[in-house]
Amino acid sequence: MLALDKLHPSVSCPQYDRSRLRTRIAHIGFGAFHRAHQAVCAHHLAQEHDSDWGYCELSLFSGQQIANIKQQQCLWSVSELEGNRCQSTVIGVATAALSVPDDGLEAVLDALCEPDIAIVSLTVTEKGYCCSSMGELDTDNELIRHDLAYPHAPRSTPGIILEAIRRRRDAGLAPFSVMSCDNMPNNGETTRGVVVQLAAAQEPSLAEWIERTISFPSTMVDRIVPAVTDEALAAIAAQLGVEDPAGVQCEPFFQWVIEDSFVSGRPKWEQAGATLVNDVRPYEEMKLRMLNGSHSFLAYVGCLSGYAVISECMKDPRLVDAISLLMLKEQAPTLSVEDINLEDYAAALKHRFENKALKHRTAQIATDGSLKLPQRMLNSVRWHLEQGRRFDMLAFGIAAWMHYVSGKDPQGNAIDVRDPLADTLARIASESADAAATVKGFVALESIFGRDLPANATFVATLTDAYIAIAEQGVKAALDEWVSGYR
Ligand code: NAI
Ligand code: CS2
Repeated sequence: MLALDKLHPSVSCPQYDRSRLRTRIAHIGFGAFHRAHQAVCAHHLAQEHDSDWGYCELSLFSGQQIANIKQQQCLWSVSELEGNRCQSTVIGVATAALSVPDDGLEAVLDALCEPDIAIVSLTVTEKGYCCSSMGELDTDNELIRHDLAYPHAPRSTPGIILEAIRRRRDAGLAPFSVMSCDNMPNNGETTRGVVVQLAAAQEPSLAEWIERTISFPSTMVDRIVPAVTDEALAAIAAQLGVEDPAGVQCEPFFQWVIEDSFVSGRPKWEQAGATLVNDVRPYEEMKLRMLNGSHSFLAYVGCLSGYAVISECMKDPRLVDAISLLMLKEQAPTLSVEDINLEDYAAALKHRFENKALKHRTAQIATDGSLKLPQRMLNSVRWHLEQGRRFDMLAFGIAAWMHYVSGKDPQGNAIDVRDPLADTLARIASESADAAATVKGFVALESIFGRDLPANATFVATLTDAYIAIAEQGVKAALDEWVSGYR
């Protein structure tokens, strides 16, 4: 268990008076990323700028990490790794921690209704928003069906936020801002959309009140934080001198671009390295398409090539060439960001992906592809189709995803596909008569490909070519051919 008096002297500890912190942000989704990103920023504000913004950490589905920090005074450690260097810091900005499984829904709703709460932030993965890639609330989603039937005892993230908003309005409390920190395009608008659509189905006047009163700032968030493994926990314990079941490892890089639109105040995040802007979209699209698009490409092509972690993919020159083409020829032209040199950005991303100290598993990034592909690859494909331009690497990445989600690698070994649509994807792959039918079956999935892409003959033909090339030549030889065909 983490205890401040037992730590190795190299570990940096909170120097601020934790009793001065006020619980002003409630964060839903106490996963690895929040612990190493937003919480670290708040920690620097308290450490170096006397900030009193503290966090109430909340989890809706899993109580384990919340239970872990409750045992250690709401502390955890973050270890930044690069090459042989490691710097560990104990984060002290959490003042309270609650989970629905252990503390119950009412305790979580009470925490969201504390008068001091000015911001509710979220890292609940793409799944947590219960919507299609077009932002429509998924009324077939089991949690949403439940929340429509029982609005005052909700289970979904949008449902819980909505119920807290309703209770605060009824009690005459100040509104909070709702800030998504998930990797989605327009994440603020998407969050507003699902909360307002759910409200409209329950109480239309509440939907109007939310539109008038609550802000949903968008953010672009960036720091690579791999899922914590037993190996990582052992390395963290060796570094700290004590065990920390809530510890995380990450890269030193940190970026956070935030839309400056908060109805009840905000911390001065800019003092700790964040950028406050009026429009996040250019940054968000850049990061989702260049970084996350390359990540997904490496995840699917890397898994099919037998590479377990991203740094291993970066040792294969064909994958490095492929993501360079993907970023600079196919993603960069679709972007509108003005103050960033995209060649430098791409070079910096490749350097970050080479970080051997981070064991960032390709299989982790490969999860939930049905919810990731639209913003990482398909919106760029649409741009190329409109312009009549080539999109070979995007097509190759999507075809690799189709092979991956069929559930068997090229040697016939089973792949553990983790995706809300896993059963549907496996059925399409196993029931289709040939490659063309398989591709057609996949692209007919409207929640991923919309209505436009399946109707586009160039899109379907390019994908079918890539799918067949991988099936017939194997992923490495096929990629060699597709990359050299570009020159
Ligand atoms: P994690 O697996 O450690 O944590 C995910 C959290 O989301 C858990 O607290 C889990 O209980 C909760 N969750 C999962 N499904 C949910 C649902 N349907 N409704 C409500 N809560 C749900 O993952 P991690 O690393 O914290 O990443 C979370 C998200 O943060 C990512 O999906 C991504 O959008 C964003 N992010 C992650 C980065 C990373 O490198 N790990 C970097 C940038 C953004
Ligand atoms: C990754 C991201 O898991 C994934 O899908 O692409 O979480 C990635 O590590 C972050 O977005 C980096 O900021």
